[in-house]
Amino acid sequence: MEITEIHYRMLQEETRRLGGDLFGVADLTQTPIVTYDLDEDLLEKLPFGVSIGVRLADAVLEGIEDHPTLLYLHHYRQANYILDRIAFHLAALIQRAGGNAIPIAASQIVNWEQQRGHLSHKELAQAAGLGWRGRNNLLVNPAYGARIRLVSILTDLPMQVDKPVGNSCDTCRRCIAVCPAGAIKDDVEEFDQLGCFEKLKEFRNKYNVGQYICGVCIKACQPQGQGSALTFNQGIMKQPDLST
Ligand code: B12
Ligand code: SF4
Ligand code: SF4
Repeated sequence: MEITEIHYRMLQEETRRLGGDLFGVADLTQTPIVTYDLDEDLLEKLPFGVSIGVRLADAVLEGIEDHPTLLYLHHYRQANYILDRIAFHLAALIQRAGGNAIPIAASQIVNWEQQRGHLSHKELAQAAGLGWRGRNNLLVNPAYGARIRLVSILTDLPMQVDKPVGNSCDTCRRCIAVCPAGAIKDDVEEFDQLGCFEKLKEFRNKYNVGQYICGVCIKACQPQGQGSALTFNQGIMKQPDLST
């Protein structure tokens, strides 16, 4: 087995052990991503992007009608906590294997005015083959829809890489009708970011959640009805064989 495959499997296995559901690696020299407030040459030094996803609990999302719930608030926080923990451990593992790694926080904002993180986990996840850009402007995975949260690690540890794949929402439009801000359009390029943000500001105070969260377009986006998309296996880790 090549060393690049050994590294890939080592990190994938650790992700599974720590509670991750999705794993993929992007070659950022082939699919460059935009960064913010990081060294300009960072991606040259750390050209591999590891993308990890955790699946949200369907039963928690089912409780959301047209606004965020306190159950969802707690669940969202725990998902961020688990993701940051996985990213921290993987960075340590990479360092022990002789590489360098920077875990990028699941939900840290580095510019509040522009509402920006250091990089877009969605963009990196797409480059790492975890899914496609949905009409809801979220990363949509063929097995779990948008009912996932993401984290990223930048590293120089040589690794086998995954390829971005071109699935699409096809004829599905479930999220358009339910968005309380009317922000989701047929064409994702017309997604109304500001309209969404204004609605989340309203929710933050009105429902005592203290965070810019919503959950409505996540709930709407599950794989049923996406037909053949389910036959793909993007980023989804096989369950361990417990039969022996
Ligand atoms: C700030 C922020 C917000 C702001 C938005 C500000 C903004 N301009 O993006 C607000 C508060 C409005 C917000 C709302 C929500 N957010 Co938010 N948010 C973030 C955060 C912390 C930073 C985003 C950022 O830096 N944006 C800057 C711009 C440049 O990047 P971008 O919007 O991600 O993507 C742009 C480009 O990258 C480009 N693009 C290029 N390639 C690709 C590929 C894909 C797949 C996509 C989707 C886009 C894309 O298109 C985009 C528009 O220009 C990220 C975490 C992170 N670091 O990624 C979470 C994150 C994007 N949020 C997330 C979620 C789930 C939500 C909400 C559903 C709220 C909730 N939790 O209930 C809504 C969804 C709104 C929607 N439908 O898009 C998840 C998305 C998971 C997923 N399945 O995709 C993230 C990744 C957090 C996480 N750790 O999982 N969010
Ligand atoms: S987070 Fe809420 S307001 Fe924003 S696009 Fe999704 S459903 Fe609409
Ligand atoms: S709910 Fe349907 S249309 Fe909306 S993002 Fe998900 S798959 Fe695409």
